[in-house]
Amino acid sequence: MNADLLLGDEAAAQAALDSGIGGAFSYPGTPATEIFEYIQEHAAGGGSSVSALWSANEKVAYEEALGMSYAGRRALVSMKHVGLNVAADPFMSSAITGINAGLVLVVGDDPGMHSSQNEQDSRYYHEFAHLPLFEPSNQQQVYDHVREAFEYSEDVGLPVMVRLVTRLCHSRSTVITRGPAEIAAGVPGRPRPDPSDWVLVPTNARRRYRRLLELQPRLLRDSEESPANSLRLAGRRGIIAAGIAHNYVLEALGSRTTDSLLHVQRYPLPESLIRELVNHCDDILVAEDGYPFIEERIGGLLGVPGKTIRGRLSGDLPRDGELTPDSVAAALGVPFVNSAQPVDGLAGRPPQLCKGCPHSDSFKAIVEAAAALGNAYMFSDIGCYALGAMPPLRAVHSCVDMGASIAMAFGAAQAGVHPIICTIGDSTFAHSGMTPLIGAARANANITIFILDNATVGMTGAQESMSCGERLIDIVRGLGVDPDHLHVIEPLPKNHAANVALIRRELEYRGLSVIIPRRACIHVKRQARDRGPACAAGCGGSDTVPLTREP
Ligand SMILES: Cc1ncc(C[n+]2csc(CCOP(=O)(O)OP(=O)(O)O)c2C)c(N)n1
Ligand code: SF4
Repeated sequence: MNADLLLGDEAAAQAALDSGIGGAFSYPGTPATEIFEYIQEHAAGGGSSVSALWSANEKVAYEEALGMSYAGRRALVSMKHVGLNVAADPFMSSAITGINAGLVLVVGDDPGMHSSQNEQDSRYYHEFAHLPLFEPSNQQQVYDHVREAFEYSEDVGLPVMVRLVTRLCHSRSTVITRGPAEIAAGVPGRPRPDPSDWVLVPTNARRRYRRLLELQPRLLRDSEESPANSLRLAGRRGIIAAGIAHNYVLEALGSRTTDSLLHVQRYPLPESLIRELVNHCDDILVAEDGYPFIEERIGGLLGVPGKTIRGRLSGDLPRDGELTPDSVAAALGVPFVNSAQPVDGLAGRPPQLCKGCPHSDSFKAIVEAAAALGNAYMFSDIGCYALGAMPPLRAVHSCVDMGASIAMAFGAAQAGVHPIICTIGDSTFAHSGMTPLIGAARANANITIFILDNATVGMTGAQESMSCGERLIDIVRGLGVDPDHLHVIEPLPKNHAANVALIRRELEYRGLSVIIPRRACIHVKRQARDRGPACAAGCGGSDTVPLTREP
């Protein structure tokens, strides 16, 4: 046993390593990025048999992990919450095929949208897919639950989800680790089960879906009997606390044990424990970070007669954003002074591209070239370049989801407007920009696409990019783009006039052009020197543009 000071993300990663995984799979995304990075760092060298290669996107990561599980080795797949939207297709079907060796999915939710485009709650996915879910409250539980999740995954033959939130992912605490599981000592893969289980043609799929439904009472019983879901019956006021909100409740109550308390760390929701608490109490507060998932399930449409259910739906806790120790204490009627108040007198600092960022020079040339052609439609995407939305550039008119820019631009082209400009980063292009480009190139859509090749995934901390340099040109050509309208430019002030002239020519062309402004992010070289933060100003370490200043 060792005691280590670990981030929540690192505790998940260490638990996966100690569980004997054969591989980790991921695409970067805050707050989950560090899970994979820790595994990459700790699995490197020393004859390690743990594979850790970034994937092109979350769907690919999930499928790679599923393939490893089918092949008999344990696999960890991690991603941010919106990544699970991208991976939803294999995720949902893997609940029906089941797994061979343990498959654990760790999802980092981002209530409060510190670095995300929305604050969706991944617990709905567990229910949607009928899969078990663990929701730890602290770093030690992250470690313990991920260890248990691998065992349980093999026990029930299903993928198991672990839900974290930003505060847990990115805060440190002492974690007692238990050393490697026996499986880690080079045990060969598990034997192959009947492969027809994995062939989801209707006859097999119906059979496997019925099996998944038949497993549900067992999953519920395991959840209800698990020590992770614990109930203390005391006074007539009850609290249901899930995940990190349990810490806030404990902090607010201090040594007081007069309230009844149900701590939920494992799903399906432990119905009988909830019923016991609700029967015993008159007034129940549900403290959960994210959506009012538990509160909705208890109150339903009509509420519980004679009982008061309070939480995010009732307005006792804020409906959106993160819970805080203060908001939970207030809902419990306990005075509480949060020590982490913003420091008075600090000026707000609007987010901006780093000084010397290649995207600045690209946007300056694009804006100048487009000015002569009237009101251009400027579709963009998610990455550092989304900061091109800020004044004085104002060259980004949309930023919706990874890879959306090209498809949206093609849709707009079909509405007949002109000119249409599309900006997308090299990593976002590999993630989900390639597929829409196939259709747009085939139709020779009237759009001008800029693939901003800065040789890295800048926004999430400068991870390696899959499609940059010469490889990117080969890919674009291979997708059917006319080589006469495919150009590489170097976005530097000294090339500004020439770049503007070329861009203007392509904007005037009524067909599809791809221009690749190619210049490395200023942090790529620095990072190679000393793994420091990718971005000193504006967007460093975050992963979508913080349009408002975070406290
Ligand atoms: C589905 C999804 N996965 C991951 C992310 C996190 N994320 C935001 S932008 C980005 C990639 C940015 O890289 P790139 O497109 O090369 O642009 P750069 O930041 O380097 O300018 C990632 C991984 C996300 N927002 N959504
Ligand atoms: S991290 Fe790199 S790409 Fe992002 S704003 Fe800074 S210089 Fe530009």
